[in-house]
Amino acid sequence: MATGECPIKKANVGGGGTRNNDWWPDELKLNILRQHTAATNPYKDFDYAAAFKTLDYNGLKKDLTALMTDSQEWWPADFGHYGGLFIRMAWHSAGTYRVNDGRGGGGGGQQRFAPLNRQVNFPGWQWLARSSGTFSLQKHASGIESSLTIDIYSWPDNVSLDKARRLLWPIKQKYGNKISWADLLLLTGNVAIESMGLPTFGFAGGRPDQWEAEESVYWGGETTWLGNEVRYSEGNEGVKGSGVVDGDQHKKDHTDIHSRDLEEPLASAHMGLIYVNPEGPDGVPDPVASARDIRTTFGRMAMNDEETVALIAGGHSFGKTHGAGPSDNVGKEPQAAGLEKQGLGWENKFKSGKGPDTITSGIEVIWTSTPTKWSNKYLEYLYKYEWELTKSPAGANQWTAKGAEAIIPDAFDPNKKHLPTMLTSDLALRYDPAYEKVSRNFLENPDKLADAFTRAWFKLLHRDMGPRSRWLGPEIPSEVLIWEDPVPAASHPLIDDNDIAALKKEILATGVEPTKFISTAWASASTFRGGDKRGGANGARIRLAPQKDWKVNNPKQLSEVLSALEGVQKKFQSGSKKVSLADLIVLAGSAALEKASGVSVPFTPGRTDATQEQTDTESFKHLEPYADGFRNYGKSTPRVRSEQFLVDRAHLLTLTAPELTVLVGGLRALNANYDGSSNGVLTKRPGQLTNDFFINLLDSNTAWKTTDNETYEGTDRKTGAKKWTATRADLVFGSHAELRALSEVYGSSDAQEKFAKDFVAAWDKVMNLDRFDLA
Ligand code: HEB
Repeated sequence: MATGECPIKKANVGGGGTRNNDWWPDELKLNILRQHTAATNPYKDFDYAAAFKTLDYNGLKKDLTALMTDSQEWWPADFGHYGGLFIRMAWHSAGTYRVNDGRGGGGGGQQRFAPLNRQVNFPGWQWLARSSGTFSLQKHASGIESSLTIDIYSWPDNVSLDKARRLLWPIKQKYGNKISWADLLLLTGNVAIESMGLPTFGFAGGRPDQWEAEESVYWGGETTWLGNEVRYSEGNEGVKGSGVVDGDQHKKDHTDIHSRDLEEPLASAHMGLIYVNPEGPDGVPDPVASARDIRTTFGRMAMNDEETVALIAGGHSFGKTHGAGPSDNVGKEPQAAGLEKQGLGWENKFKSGKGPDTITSGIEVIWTSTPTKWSNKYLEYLYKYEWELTKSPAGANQWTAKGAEAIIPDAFDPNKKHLPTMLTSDLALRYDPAYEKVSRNFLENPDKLADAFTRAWFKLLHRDMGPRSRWLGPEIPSEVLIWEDPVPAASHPLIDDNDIAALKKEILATGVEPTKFISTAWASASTFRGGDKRGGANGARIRLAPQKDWKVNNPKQLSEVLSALEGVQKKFQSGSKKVSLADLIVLAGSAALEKASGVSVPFTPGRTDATQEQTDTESFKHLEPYADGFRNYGKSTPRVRSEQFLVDRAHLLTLTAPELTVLVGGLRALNANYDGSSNGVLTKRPGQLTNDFFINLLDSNTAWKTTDNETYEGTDRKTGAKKWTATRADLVFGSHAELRALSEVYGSSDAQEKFAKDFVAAWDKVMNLDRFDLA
């Protein structure tokens, strides 16, 4: 194949050819709603938790420990120990997590599919190597050919981790489906730390593998590796934030490394990196500016200053960086490498291409004199020496200790010694005043570093696992941590069917308009996000700060509903029985829905109520929706249309496109808009569960008009009489071809029964998304 030809578009079989996505790149994409289905998964009806319980966990750990020092000819271990490499592998697996949307993280073993390895498909641009400390982009005159040279200069963060995973294969092979890749990548990092002398805080398994690259994660709008021209020009407010219409007002010069704002939901400073540029922002070796980027990116990973310093100082107590020679020796990433490479990439032409000649980041740093043993030496050296800017053999910026002796061992040659070295991002821990406070404290109190590092490491690996009921294995720590969003265990017998029937009656007798119960149940349950499994109805956190004050929850209406339900709760508990408000909120939704539909709605009790102390208000702020099309809340931003927010939310709720469709249609008929508006309530009998939304939406006698591309007016084609109003989140179901096809299903004359059944099933799914305790 000649270079420069895009093989996918050329092929006339196998899904080749120019696709809808090429013709209409801006079309609303539903593909993220049909990922990780049975069609991708080789295990049918596989219960990973059950398989994990039969795992010889200690045997596995023993094998992993032995692997650490079992250096292989094809990829020799530095210092005879793979520990550093495996820690970096685990850290990069977990470190893609970001708080804003709960996506990323190590929960699905996505590193196998390397989302950050996607092929660059933007011809005509060439990534030019670092010149004078800054990155530069240049349009390449020869057009398409240059796109294939990009990978030569690319510096995607996962270089060499393909080797780490391949080293693990014999062990994965041995234990088969009893240990997922997702769990194994992280556990291996844990075992690496333990094998180098630091007991960890614990480990929990329970992450079933995914089998295809996750498409839902926004990694940035740049089309070149290491670019960052979009993420900083859009700033915090570009995507979510306040949703201001004037995007330009927020344009910031991304080269202003001291004040730039990273757009949400991103947590990395460059396309293709997991965190920040180790050489400093945009390659500029400025430790204080580096601290600024680190604070932003680690903050987006849910880490505060103390956790951040502990993670970096702890992590870089181990291992080394790799930049034996110029980076242009490094070949294509796995995604672009030839079949004969068998999924390995970044082949290195420099000398032996491995061991002492390895090129990964292009930086050549070894932090401590004992890189395979836990110690406090990273911080000792950081403060003991003054640092001088030098270049790696590959020409990257790094720092060398002034006037130091050569006390650092070589990774392969016992007769060679090196000077202590650091990354610009390491110096940030000393030269940023806030980081300095923390790191000096750790310097003087090695025990505190060990404690803070092992805790932060545990959080890093488990942040996206959701409630404890998902955690598996013999090493689960007993201490409950605030970031788990804990809910109390149920301390009372569950309500039975008789209680449920009686409570439903009580609820409907409160005089509160039933639709409000439906809105509140939705508001409570729909905070769930599939990525990190936070949110949901359990805990009844909707009655606590910050959720009770969210605009989308209509605080006035919410407090009316909650106080009515508290009344029901009190009355019920005057007997010997107990019911949680969390259960009552969902039950009230069911009761109202039954009344509106005539169909019976399932209910599973067992939720409990969390306290405000068990609720990290800061971290719960990230769950507030900027827009929620299910409730017709929020609107487009200059970059994101309302319907894209709607699909994004459907994805967070792990809904399929048919579930999305039936829920929106049903919620509109039920009159459940957040503010009671009639947008999209395309029915003459609001409050009843009918398929009227679809019937009226598909009625060709209505003509729709808009003045602002956000709200629309529907008039009778013949008489001109005003019939309806609607939003983008309504009309997309008639406009988008696939959503229209689904709307036609529910708008057909034979569909009322199917519609009600499907709505109730989807509703029940949302109500129970966080009930991992039921499995
Ligand atoms: Fe790190 C390595 C950067 C954080 C752990 N690091 C590394 C390197 C670099 C870096 C560049 C090299 C690579 C090669 O091989 O070449 N980091 C960095 C940055 C940051 C970090 C920039 C932020 C600031 N780390 C981190 C953390 C951790 C770590 C957090 C954990 C915890 N690393 C690490 C390790 C290593 C590294 C262990 C080693 C590896 C080996 O040895 O191989």
